[in-house]
Amino acid sequence: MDKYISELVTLSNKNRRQFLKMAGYGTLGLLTGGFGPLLNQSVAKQISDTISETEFIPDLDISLLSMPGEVGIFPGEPTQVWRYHATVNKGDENKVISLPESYLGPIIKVHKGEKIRVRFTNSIPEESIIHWHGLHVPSIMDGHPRYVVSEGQSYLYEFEIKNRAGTYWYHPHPHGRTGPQVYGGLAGLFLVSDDEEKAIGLPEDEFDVPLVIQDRKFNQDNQLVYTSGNRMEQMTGFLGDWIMVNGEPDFTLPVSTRAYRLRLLNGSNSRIYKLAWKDERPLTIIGTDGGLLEMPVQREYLFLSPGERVEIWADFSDYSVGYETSIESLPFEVGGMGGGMMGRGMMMGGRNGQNQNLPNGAGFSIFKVKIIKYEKKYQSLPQNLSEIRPIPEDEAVNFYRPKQFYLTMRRMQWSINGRIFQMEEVADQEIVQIGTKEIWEFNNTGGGMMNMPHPIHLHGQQFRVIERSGVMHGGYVDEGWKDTVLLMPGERVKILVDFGDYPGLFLYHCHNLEHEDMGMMRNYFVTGSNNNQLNNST
Ligand SMILES: [Cu+2]
Repeated sequence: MDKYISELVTLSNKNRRQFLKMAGYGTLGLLTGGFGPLLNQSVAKQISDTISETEFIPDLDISLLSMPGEVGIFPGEPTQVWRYHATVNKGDENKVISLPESYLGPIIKVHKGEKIRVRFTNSIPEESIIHWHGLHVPSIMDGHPRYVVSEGQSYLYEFEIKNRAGTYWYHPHPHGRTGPQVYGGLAGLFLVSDDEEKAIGLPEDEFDVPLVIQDRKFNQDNQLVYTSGNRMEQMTGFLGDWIMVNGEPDFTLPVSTRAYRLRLLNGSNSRIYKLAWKDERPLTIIGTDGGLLEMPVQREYLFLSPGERVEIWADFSDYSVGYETSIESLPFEVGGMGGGMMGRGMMMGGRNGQNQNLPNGAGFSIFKVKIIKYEKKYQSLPQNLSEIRPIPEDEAVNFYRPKQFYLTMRRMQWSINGRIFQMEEVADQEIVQIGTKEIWEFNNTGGGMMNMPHPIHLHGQQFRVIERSGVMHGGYVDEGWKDTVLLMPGERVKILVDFGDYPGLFLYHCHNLEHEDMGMMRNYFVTGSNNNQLNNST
């Protein structure tokens, strides 16, 4: 532990320099009186002129603001939201796609190997920081909650894209407030391409469709309602009764008779979807959290838990114009008080009616797909999608003794091994030697009087799921590289992680955002140094 403390101090000093570098920048933000929706290029230019240049030469340099705004979701009153707004300071403007009709943040598109600078300015009236979900970045760039900046202040991100092509995303990560901030609208996609992906020729442009699935609850004035007031509601997590796709209710995807690449992100706070086609054809899955699989796999249905992504090959070439189908969420059991009625309508926190209409595990349609146009183009599904580097399990330093992480509840508090989040606390078991591989086993078998699913997310690293045991619900896509893995009650999952390079403090936590906010989150610390990688971030 002593070694951990001294290394953390060293890293903190390094991070203080990061903070100092940002201080002038933040002050400018305050001088301009905070940024409204009218932030324009000239203000962005002033900001960029104020930042002392470093040797980091970005391919893409953007200013990203979190700020209050409003969008028209339903007829009548616009809905007050929080949203990300981007301006491109340098680089290809087509790489940042704003979605003016949606509360979702701009889609940021980058290619592997590119260097990215993001000048984040927080203009919502509480502390925030951005986490790049799924990206392999240095500790200081990962959006740890100890780096939160208050309203009017800024944080500078500079990193190189090391990830494989895939569907990643970004969202706030302040401790205790991630749930409400994501719910308010702060989330966006971060799509990485690479040469390997380009070479296989998947559907592109309008045939490559990102679909962010979220649930929301609105009052009669079209305003978002976020209730997680009492402990019981927090224990369950927030559940809305409107299913939104890309920020729209009742979403319909118009398509032609051809193949599509559908990239699905579950951006919900706590809702799990059991995805299936309404017309009962199997789902053809080509990618998961960390990009393309080696080859396509098929499932009758699949679970997509908060934070997870899945990419689907959808070929409509056999269908006729006018045909309509949909992606459904099938009903399922999620556990609950005494082990298991929630999916059938007995729910937690029912007194205030929060989950009354649509409990986790209820069945409903997520979005419709309507064939509106005939097109002759036939594109066949590539059978070799990508190469996935094998990691022999016996290379793990703890191959014979996987680290055990129990997902537990005590006194109305979700925890991991009985511990809850402390800003810089690391237990002995949470220290990892840089350059090693480890097996971690998560165990969701001991909930006691309350059982719930927990999607476990690891920051900093993509991992492999090497074993799943217990109840075996089916419908998992454990193939490929993952950063979030769902454990239903009664299940155990072993993951293999390569802590190859970046040292420092990273998080692992439940991605049920209400669980995360109540402290079902812990640090792990990668000890040792790797000079190459350290230099990368400065
Ligand atoms: Cu959880």
